[in-house]
Amino acid sequence: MNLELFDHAGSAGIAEPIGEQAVILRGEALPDVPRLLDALARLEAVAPFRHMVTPGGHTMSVALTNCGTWGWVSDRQGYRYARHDPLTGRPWPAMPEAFASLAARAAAAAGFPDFAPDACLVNRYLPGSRLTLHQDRNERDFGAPIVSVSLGVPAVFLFGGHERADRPRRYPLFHGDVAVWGGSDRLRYHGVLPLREAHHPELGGQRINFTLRKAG
Ligand code: MD3
Ligand code: FE
Repeated sequence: MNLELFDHAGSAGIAEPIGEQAVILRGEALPDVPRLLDALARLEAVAPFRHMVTPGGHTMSVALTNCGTWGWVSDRQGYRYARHDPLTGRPWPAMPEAFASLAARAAAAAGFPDFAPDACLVNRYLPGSRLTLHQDRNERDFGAPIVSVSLGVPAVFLFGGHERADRPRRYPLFHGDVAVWGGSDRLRYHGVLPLREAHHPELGGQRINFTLRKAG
């Protein structure tokens, strides 16, 4: 047992600053979990999780789906936001109220009032799934913050600098944690270490991450 990844009991309610304008709100989403999981079940029935291909031709280890006006997609052509699900040709499902209200509440708590996301990327990690260091630069307006919600098996988040070569710091992200990034921290390199095999009582062996953005 890796005790470090499971010693989060009691941290709920703590705001942990990790940058000038970045904070982890420990346990912020815990009261919302039933609504979030209910909305996720409806979402994935219409827009299932799938593994996208990167411009370089690699299949991502993380599976993803989207909701809201804009969905993040990747293929041999590149990364971009699209109004339609390439799998079905249909518009992405509407943003559930439970997602939008949690995102607005968390952003306000972090000092970004009136956050109205129009894109929610949902990432699903299974054991071994990872996200290599990258910047999020497909959004139109870097002035809006990004809100991310972690559910299920804990993961190690890598938070780097403005250059790919800057050594990242490591932060565990637990079930119910919400992180908010804005301003000067918005374009920092970040990633997620390969997920460890573990069991979460509500989500089993997986980790789900919602990333809410103003993309359009
Ligand atoms: C820090 N997802 O989908 S969310 C992504 O846990 C992504 O699935 C990770 O990175 C995940 O692009 C991390 C947190 C996140 C999102 C955007 C950021 C952290 C960020 C933008 C700037 C700095
Ligand atoms: Fe990212």
